[in-house]
Amino acid sequence: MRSVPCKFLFGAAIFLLAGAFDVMAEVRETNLYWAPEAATVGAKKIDTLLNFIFYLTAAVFVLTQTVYIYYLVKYRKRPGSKAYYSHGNNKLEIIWTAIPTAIFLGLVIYSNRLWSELHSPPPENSVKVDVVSYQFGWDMRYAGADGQLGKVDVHSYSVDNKFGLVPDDAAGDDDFSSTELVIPVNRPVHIYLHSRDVIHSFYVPQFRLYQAAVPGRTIAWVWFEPTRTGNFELACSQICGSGHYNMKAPIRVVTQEEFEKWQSGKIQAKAEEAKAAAGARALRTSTASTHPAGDNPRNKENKL
Ligand SMILES: [Cu+2]
Repeated sequence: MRSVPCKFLFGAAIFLLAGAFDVMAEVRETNLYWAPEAATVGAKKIDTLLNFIFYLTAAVFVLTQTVYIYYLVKYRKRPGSKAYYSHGNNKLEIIWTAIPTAIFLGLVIYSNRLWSELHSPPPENSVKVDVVSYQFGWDMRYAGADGQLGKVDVHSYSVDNKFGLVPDDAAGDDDFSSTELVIPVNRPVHIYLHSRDVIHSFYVPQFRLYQAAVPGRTIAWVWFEPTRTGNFELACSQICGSGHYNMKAPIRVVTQEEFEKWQSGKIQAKAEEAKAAAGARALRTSTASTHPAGDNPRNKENKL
């Protein structure tokens, strides 16, 4: 009798937990009880391996449990039946050791090949994006009109230099930034991953991609090829402080034409911004030269 309230409490706890997770889960219309839809070439390959292992283990589980239950019932204790003592069977043992060994070896070889394929150098035509994580958000940097990303250095990070651009490298002058990751479909995207403060993590479930961003390092081996257009979310997956829960950025996978349009708009805006900054600088220099320090009445007062 005493176990009833215990069972009830346990059930209630499970119910509440399930309810809480239901509220927290992302809004998904398809594939509700499975991994979210795979949206890159690599993600589909990972899923093939995952599904193969899942169905294989499920089949082995059902098969072994069926045989087990069948013999459990067949040879149950009955009046008149005598126990039979078996000393083992070498032939059978060799077979049931060799089959799993062959399966495991096959999986090791296949998954190792897949791992090295996913970590192979990115293709030449990939779009390069510098992704900088910080407490608590993401900044993206793209190459400007010259098609070259400017060099970065961890020592150069400052309030005015959020990407840590090396001042001497002119290639970085026209680089433009964005708070959303806009990428073209069916084209490899090469990510240079950075962190300005603590360890963060680049995580996109639909891309089956999870990579830690480590301060002081450039993680340059992440690349992927989106297979469909749409909106995704880049979420930090490494508990990194009080605002971690809200550290996210939109990802937009668009067509090549849309990407080029967005890119040229950004390049133009950056050029205009640079022109305005140069104009303001020139104005400051000319004002300073028309009023040299010596002519400033204030300076005179100070001297007195
Ligand atoms: Cu983070």
